[in-house]
Amino acid sequence: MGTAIRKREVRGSYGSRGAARWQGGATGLLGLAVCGLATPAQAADVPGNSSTRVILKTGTDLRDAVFERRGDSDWYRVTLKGGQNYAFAVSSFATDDGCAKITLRTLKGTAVDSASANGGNDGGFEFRPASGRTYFVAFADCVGAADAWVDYPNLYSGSIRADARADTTTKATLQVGQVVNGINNWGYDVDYYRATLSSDKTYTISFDRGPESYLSLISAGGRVIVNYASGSVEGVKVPASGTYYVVVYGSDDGGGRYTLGLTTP
Ligand SMILES: [Ca+2]
Ligand SMILES: [Ca+2]
Repeated sequence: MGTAIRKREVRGSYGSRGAARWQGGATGLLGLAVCGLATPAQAADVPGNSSTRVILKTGTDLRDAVFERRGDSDWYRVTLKGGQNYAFAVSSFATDDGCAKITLRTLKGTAVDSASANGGNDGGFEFRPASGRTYFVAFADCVGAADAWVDYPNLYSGSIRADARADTTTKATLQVGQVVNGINNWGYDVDYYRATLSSDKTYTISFDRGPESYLSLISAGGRVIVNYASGSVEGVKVPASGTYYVVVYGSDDGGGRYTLGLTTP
């Protein structure tokens, strides 16, 4: 059961169930605790509209929250910082038959972006607000009407975290001697790190990765220096001194946390 809907979604999807990827750091209930809610069952009390006062803090994981019924939705308020890129991730890792959709909305209700995740998969998107303000983040059950076998309550997870942007406008940097802890926030999240490299030096890019993360080094002009490496790369030389991008790609079956470092050599 459930295989018919798995992987139908257009945005990122893991091929495997990976609740472990949501581990680490604070529990998913910190945001709820702010409003006095303390147990997962009570997540059902989150309103499905703009009347919500429930806060979801950035940097925390909302784990195993509950869709009480078909078509249920939970709206949270989230305050974002201006100029900071964020990853908005949703997963249905906990269930074979579920489907969860995350939508970011302005306080006027206008949708900014959205992503969905069928059972066993995840999805997400990035957003970088120009100025700091509060938004709604809505998680909605998106099981299709044809999938009548799906039982409720059903579970979903999600997170909103500061994230390295997936293009050359990134503000994330990697400097010689620095070690960066990053996350492929959902299966296909991409993180760019700007690095200033010299043609008269030889570099080592250390990369301790999740099961399906890959690393490239690209020049500001788009020239690929390191192509999709699955681990650390030694002996890296660049053709000209200047700006380069170390890029970490999530892929279909994984992602998760990674550690990046840059040294000479
Ligand atoms: Ca990321
Ligand atoms: Ca990213």
